[in-house]
Amino acid sequence: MNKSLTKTSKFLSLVLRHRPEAIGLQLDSEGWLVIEELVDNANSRGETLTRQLIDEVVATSDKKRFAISADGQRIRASQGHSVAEVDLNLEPVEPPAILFHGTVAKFLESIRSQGLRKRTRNHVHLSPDQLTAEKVGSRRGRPVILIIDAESMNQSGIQFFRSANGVWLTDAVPARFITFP
Ligand code: HQG
Repeated sequence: MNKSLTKTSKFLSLVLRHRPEAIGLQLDSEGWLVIEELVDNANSRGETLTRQLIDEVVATSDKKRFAISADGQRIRASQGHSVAEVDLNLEPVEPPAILFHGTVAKFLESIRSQGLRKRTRNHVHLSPDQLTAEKVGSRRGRPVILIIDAESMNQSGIQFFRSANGVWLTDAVPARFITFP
């Protein structure tokens, strides 16, 4: 992805996950914005944004962060929100036996005592494989990989969801389901 697309992707993450009010908009209850309104409001605030740029970002995003509605009129982030009112309306699904979480050493003591918490986001994010978890952890430093006993969690009644781009989401991971390195 070239520089201007990366910049657009970051701007879309900001608006569609965290601060739609930055351009005077509100996400609907499932996290969608009308693309035309998004473009107009962004432009009126000095941001360079076009429908074409949006389509390019959606098509080339390595992680498929954004999804366009079937009618082509609306866009939303597939996961990662901190806007509290957004309900992605995902169906609970049975997780694989094991999932992974990439983090860094400085959080371990707290995770050992509290388990994984969603903090500012609406879910705890878990990865389907170790390599993905390593990439997530690397955003903050040397990655530390936690192994999550998703099967036992699910058997104990904790629900899992899978975002459109393959990220596993849950409300919290109690420490007893975590294997630390
Ligand atoms: C840590 C990116 C202390 C947790 C990625 C993480 C992902 C705790 C940080 C997505 C804790 C939260 C999400 C506890 C959790 N005590 N620290 N009890 N519980 N933590 O960014 O999972 O590129 O909200 O380990 O690829 O890092 O944006 O979550 O380090 O899919 O599309 O608190 O963001 O996707 O950080 O990343 P985050 P995350 P995008």
